[in-house]
Amino acid sequence: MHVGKPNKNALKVLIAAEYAGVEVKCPENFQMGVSNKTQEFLKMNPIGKVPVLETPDGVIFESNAITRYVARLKTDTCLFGSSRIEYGQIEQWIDFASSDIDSNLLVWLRMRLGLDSYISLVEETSIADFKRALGALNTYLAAHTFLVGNGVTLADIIMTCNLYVGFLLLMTKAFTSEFPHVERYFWTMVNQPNFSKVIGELKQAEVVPPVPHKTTSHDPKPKDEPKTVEKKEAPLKPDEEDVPKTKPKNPLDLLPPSKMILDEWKRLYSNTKTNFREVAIRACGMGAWKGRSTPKRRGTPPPTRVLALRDPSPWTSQRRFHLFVPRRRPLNGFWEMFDPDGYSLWFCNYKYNDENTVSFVTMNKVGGFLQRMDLARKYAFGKMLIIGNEPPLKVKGLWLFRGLEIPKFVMDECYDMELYEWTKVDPSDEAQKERVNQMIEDHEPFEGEALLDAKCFK
Ligand SMILES: N[C@@H](CCC(=O)N[C@@H](CS)C(=O)NCC(=O)O)C(=O)O
Repeated sequence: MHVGKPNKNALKVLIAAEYAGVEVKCPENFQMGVSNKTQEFLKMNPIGKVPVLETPDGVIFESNAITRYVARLKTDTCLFGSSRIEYGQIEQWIDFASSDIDSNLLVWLRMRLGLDSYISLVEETSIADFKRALGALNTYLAAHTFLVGNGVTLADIIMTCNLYVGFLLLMTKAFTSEFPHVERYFWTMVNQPNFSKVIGELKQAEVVPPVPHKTTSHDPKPKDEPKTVEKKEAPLKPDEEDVPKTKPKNPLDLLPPSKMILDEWKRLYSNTKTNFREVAIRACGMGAWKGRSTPKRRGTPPPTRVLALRDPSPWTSQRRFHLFVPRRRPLNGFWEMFDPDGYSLWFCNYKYNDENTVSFVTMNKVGGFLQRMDLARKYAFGKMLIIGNEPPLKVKGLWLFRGLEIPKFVMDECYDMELYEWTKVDPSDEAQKERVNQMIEDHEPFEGEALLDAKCFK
């Protein structure tokens, strides 16, 4: 069998070979990425993937097909079941293991290993689909030891090998404990002598690999890069000349001027590292600076679990330590800057908090939302809090928008908006004002609960 380091696809074959009592030899000098790209290899499998089995009668690729072939080498095997319905059910579970378990798990894994670009929404969807499949499997296994009948079949070999990569690299105990019957099944299978001979000792993943850092193309241009020859523009055809070349103005740019300069507030927010409430929120004039000599950090130090899950996006957690650097004192704080005729403040509340069961997924979801709000950077400021110590986590936020309504283009173009309930803040209500203050300063506890993370859009 042509394969490099035995992966889960090769393990299936080797386990089936143990049950069939046949020996499968793997070349020692196989080099993934080299050996499978040679003309000789491509003649055996035109897509250049492993494993490929060479038999005295011909070649087979696709690991499930190879596993079936190897299992059939023993005539009196139970691996295929013992009745027509069992044959059918074994095929059913093999398909389920490929289409619902393996495919979702691989999307998640490949992104975490940096083999595919990391897209939080894709990850979320694959985890949700994977959990749906595990839930179904868990329900079935509550009343069954094996997938079909009373002993190991080909379905168990393929299902276990597909789960294997998840248990090894991604699925921590915290994740799998939601599916106790799958756990019991998996450990029962890998401890079967014919499995353990091939797999050896297995240790379950203790952490999910962190999101890989995005690769950026900051490479300097080669020095001897040929100069680009300036192309002469072809004269425009008359109808092209008629087309206006300036982008249509955003309707928010046509609003009457506001006394609030959004960038000034964003600068003040960014520059305020200490005494946040006194300086950025409430201060009015120089007097507000008097009487406090010990600088306080904004919010409380971040929980270590947040630091461990570093988010490479530009919307990195705001909850980090800052050095205290004395700065020029601002004349106004948020409420003095805020112009209720030119801007509106909104609370948002995630509608599906019961789905926020995995902290890093929740944080990525919020990070993705802020990324998608990029289109509103000129017109908005936002704070998003991820609240709670234990799942389900709550996601609540505060947004400042230009204009008295949430801008239409934001509602139309950022689909996250409809995942939240939006309530306009009444700035004449002291309780609501206090809530705004607490959200701006990452006040902890927030509404009686710890903050897992706070992200800012500015
Ligand atoms: N459906 C195939 C998948 C085979 C496959 O994706 N193999 C990977 C290694 S696990 C591979 O050879 N990748 C090399 C490539 O994509 O060029 C099977 O089950 O055999």
